[in-house]
Amino acid sequence: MLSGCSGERVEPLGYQGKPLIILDTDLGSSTDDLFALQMLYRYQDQQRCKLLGVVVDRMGKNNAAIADVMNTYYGHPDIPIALERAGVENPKVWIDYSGLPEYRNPDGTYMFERVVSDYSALPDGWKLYRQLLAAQPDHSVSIISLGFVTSLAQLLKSEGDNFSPLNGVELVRRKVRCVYVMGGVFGESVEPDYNFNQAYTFSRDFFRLWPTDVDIVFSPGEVGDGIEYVPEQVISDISWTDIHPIKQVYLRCDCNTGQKMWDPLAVINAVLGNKLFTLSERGTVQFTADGETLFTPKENGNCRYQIPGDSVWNTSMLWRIRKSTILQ
Ligand SMILES: [Ca+2]
Repeated sequence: MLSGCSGERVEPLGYQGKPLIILDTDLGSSTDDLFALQMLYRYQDQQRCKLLGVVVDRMGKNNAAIADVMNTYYGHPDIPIALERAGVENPKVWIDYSGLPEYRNPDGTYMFERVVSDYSALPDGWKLYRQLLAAQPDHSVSIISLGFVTSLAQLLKSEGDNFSPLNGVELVRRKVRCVYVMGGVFGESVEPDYNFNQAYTFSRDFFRLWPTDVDIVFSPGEVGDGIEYVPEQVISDISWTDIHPIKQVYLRCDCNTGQKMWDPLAVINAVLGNKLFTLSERGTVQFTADGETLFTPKENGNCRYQIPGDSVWNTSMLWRIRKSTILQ
């Protein structure tokens, strides 16, 4: 790990000052993943990051097709997509928008274009990770994990292949600068985290194998709990069109489920940096047998977590999310 003259770790920023991002998302259940993805396209259009690929970690071709709809709608049809074939069986669904790729216009035609002709030919998530990571400069890639760590666990357990002779752990150690993870429970709260516990055995592997010299920044649920983008506001913010994937989800599904804007906080942190956040001190995190995330302070530990903000901070974060929605 690089060190600055102050002894503080220096965080190399991707390539040519731009974060290189791989998004790992459980599209198809909660709508905050859609907003997170939308923000990444906007940030890429603003030259603030480069989205290398989208790993859909919720199994099912329909969920990969949602990524295809999003890529195509936002003008980035060439961003590679991977799907999960050995992940969590039948995870809980909060808002079922898996039908999004099949939404139709009144005349019966498909509302949203897609470019992938054969979803069964898409790579497994862990394989796309290997392909993308192998091709990047050392210590340059930021991973954003917004769903289950199933593909990440499989990546860590992978052996050398035609993309790289390095095994998964060494490939991560060589290429990744940080993983931003929506998940974990810290502070006063004791209820186990949803994302990690739905994928319990994978989470156990992830925490066991992730290299201790590659940073993890957690965005625990309590940080996003105060950021609510109510459905009426979402629909109003997209008053400029009806042909919009997020608006259509909000028009066709009941999104009044307690949905908060958890996932975008990991995206904002990964792209815009730590300055907008209050982070914990450094430490290590142990994933307990009960599925809890146990933080232990340690001077050179690789783990930090976001600390909830006040109402002013919550409003400023919501506005960042809304801006990406209002933008035509
Ligand atoms: Ca998610």
